[in-house]
Amino acid sequence: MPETEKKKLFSAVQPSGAVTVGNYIGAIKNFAALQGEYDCIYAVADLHAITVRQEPAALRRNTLELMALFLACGIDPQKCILFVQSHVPAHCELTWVLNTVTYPGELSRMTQFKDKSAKHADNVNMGLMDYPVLMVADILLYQAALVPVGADQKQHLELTRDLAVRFNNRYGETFTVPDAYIPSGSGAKIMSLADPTRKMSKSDENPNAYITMSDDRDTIIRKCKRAVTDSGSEVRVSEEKPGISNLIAIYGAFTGKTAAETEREFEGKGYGDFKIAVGEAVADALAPVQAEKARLLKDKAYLNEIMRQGAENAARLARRTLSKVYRKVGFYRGE
Ligand code: AQP
Repeated sequence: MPETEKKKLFSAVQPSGAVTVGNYIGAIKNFAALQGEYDCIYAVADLHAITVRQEPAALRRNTLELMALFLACGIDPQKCILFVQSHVPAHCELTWVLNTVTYPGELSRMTQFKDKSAKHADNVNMGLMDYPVLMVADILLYQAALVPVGADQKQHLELTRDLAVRFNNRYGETFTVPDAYIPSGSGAKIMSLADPTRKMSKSDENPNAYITMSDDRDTIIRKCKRAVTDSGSEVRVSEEKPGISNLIAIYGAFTGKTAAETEREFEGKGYGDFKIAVGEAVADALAPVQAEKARLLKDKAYLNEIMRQGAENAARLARRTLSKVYRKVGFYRGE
């Protein structure tokens, strides 16, 4: 991929399960849209995924599936760098250096660390705590100016900025200080269909809590019909209606309709009609993505080649930043 003068953008998704429409709306949907404006670097974050116990065969399969999904969602490997995180060792190398400018208190107070520690109480490992520093390394390695993520990652982005500034102050100008690119409004945080006060997560133990990008039409419609909503009947965005508000956000993300347009469309109609309409809209929008992903998964050689090229291009950029970091911190380089 030729290098240009455009600003760099980095984002990644973990192959920690079947990708949900939450991941899609909050992050992946923007990936293809941004590839003309920025030099985009996208990764399958397998190093992050193992901070929670993964079944090795499933992790391998999810990695390939996520690669195919990225491509099916319009990420063009001729325009972007698309790679698997563990194929570029510089991510771990920079994490180590950044660990030395990070304080344990900064990591132990991270919401995601607290949530995941509670959820995986039998496996609160150092990787889970250090997860945000690896994420900081991912972003700073590529000198990214922009990071498209869902609202749940805002805190990690703030840490990224803090560490970039701290390192720059201590060792001299080294890193670009990035900005988060978070979708405006409710799309930034899609909630669980089973409990609309909690984030939709691919690792939720209840499969009815999320819609995956590979769920079939009947499953999608059934999950929407079963979505937890309040006892009222009016389709309207409101704090008292977190379930319906969440469905309005999902409907809007797949149809392009604003909340006001949706409210007008379903005026006088009940929740039942609306839930079916949401399910149909999601299923219609996902059908071509699913077909393209299935086609790509049949061509493993092609996917492997995209990964290989992506890792080569990513490693070249990453190496440049890492060399600079090693020089700044005083590692003897034989010069
Ligand atoms: N519910 C969500 N709404 C909007 N955006 C979301 N994202 C995740 N959940 C939502 C965004 O998706 C991107 C990729 O997320 P990730 O796989 O790196 O990790 P995550 O945020 O921990 O996502 P999950 O689905 O909750 O995964 P598990 O269950 O494995 O922890 C990120 O940009 C994220 O903001």
